[in-house]
Amino acid sequence: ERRKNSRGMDLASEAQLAELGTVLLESLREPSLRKTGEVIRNPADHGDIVGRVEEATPEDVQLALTAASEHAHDWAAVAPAERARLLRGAADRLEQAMPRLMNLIIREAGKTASNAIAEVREAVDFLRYYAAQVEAEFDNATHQALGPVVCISPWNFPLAIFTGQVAAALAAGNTVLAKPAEQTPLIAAEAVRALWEAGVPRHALQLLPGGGETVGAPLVADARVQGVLFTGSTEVARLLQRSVAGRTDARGRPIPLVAETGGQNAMIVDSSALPEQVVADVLVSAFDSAGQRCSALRVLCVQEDAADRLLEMLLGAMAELRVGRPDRLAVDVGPVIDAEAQANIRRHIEQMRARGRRVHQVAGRALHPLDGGTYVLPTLIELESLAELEREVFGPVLHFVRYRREDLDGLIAQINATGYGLTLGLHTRIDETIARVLAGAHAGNVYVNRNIVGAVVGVQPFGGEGLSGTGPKAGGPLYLYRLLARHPRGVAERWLD
Ligand code: TXE
Repeated sequence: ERRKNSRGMDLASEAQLAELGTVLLESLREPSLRKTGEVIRNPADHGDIVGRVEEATPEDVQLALTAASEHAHDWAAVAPAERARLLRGAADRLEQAMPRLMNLIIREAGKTASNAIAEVREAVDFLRYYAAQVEAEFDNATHQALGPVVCISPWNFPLAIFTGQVAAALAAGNTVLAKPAEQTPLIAAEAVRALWEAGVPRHALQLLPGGGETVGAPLVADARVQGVLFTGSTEVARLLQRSVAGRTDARGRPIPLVAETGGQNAMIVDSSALPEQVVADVLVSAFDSAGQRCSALRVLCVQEDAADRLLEMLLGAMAELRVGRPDRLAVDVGPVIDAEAQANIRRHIEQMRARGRRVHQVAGRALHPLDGGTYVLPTLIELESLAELEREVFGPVLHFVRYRREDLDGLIAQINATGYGLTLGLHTRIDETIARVLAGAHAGNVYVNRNIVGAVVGVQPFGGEGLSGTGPKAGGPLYLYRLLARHPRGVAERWLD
């Protein structure tokens, strides 16, 4: 007697698995025709229903886990060059579908057109980068995959981060159970479809849309899972760490959890910096993507004697930012992801106001009435000290502090004391200051005399330290090695044997 799931499908049968994929994806393909499933709304315009998604049931989760572990050897046995070929096929498909994917990212995640284009490009880069690496370096005789790997991704890079995680896990030879953010499953499904159409078997890659607690947590807790890739909040990363703690693979090694979390990112500006360049870089760093990047600038630290002038210039420039629907090309700042995010950001602004901090909120530049979506106007809050920042505020809110020239080391220590260490910016034209900051700051990515957002796959790998993440950096040469149970000795790094 074969066990059945709630839809009457046999557990772990290949034919039925294919059907599960179709059921989940069919529900995504013609969303307006679906009567069931969670509604996905455009954050810029809540009347616009982008689609509906049928969330994975507990039975679907079990079915997927069984298939991923039963077929782990099949996928691991595929030659590295063949795995690379399939990933490249998916990259070509995403590239060809650019206009459609761009529109979906704009509507589902509320991103601007230029951000959406960059996001598709990054997803394509991840696929090709890991494909090239596995082709050049891997050999199934010496590189052994982990087995089933769970990928849990956020909504702020709903295609690039999702695809980056999945591509890496697949490239290394692992079967993948992918749980996209509940706000953005539709674009994630497009990446899955591209990989399937390129020839990645459905047992090697399964999509499980749904909630963090209902789908993500049981996946990570399952003893068959041999590795977890997570990008999201520090709080959830801690929960996942507890969930995998004490679990070991067949060789007695701890199950890897690769977490990329938030930041409390600072930029230091001294009085030798070019003010016009600083203003341009701050606008991008703090307000692009409505500040919803883990790399975004949260606190601008300006040397006292340059602070008044820079603040005035910055507020003037902020007043020029256009807020509105990201499907309008003239828009600089779109909505935040949902009403909960909007309420959290507004609460923070009100708390700071109640504490007596000066809050500058730019009004009057909305391109249209903003009541149909979850918008937050670009905001600057003057603080007395960096220590006032308690938690990450994930939106278009920039904090501003002043420091004295002789206190530079103290400022670096305060930045380090946040416990995060993701991105850090520095604007100065003094060599000695650059050397001091590079030597003293704990940050995964430091940017000098430019904006602090944006990493380049294969060129500038991305990842943080401390509360910001575990490493290895995504899009860098070590990432795939963390996704292996065995590999040749001599690939030196702290995570490796
Ligand atoms: O993140 P969550 P949210 C930060 C940012 C933001 C805050 C909350 O500060 O304001 O996190 O955002 C899944 N077991 N970042 O709520 O909850 C969840 O379904 C397993 C920084 O979106 O961490 C989603 O797929 N999985 C950031 C993913 O985790 C669980 C990007 C991220 O959701 C789970 C996003 C559980 N118990 C938010 N609970 C960055 N680093 O860029 C949730 N999830």
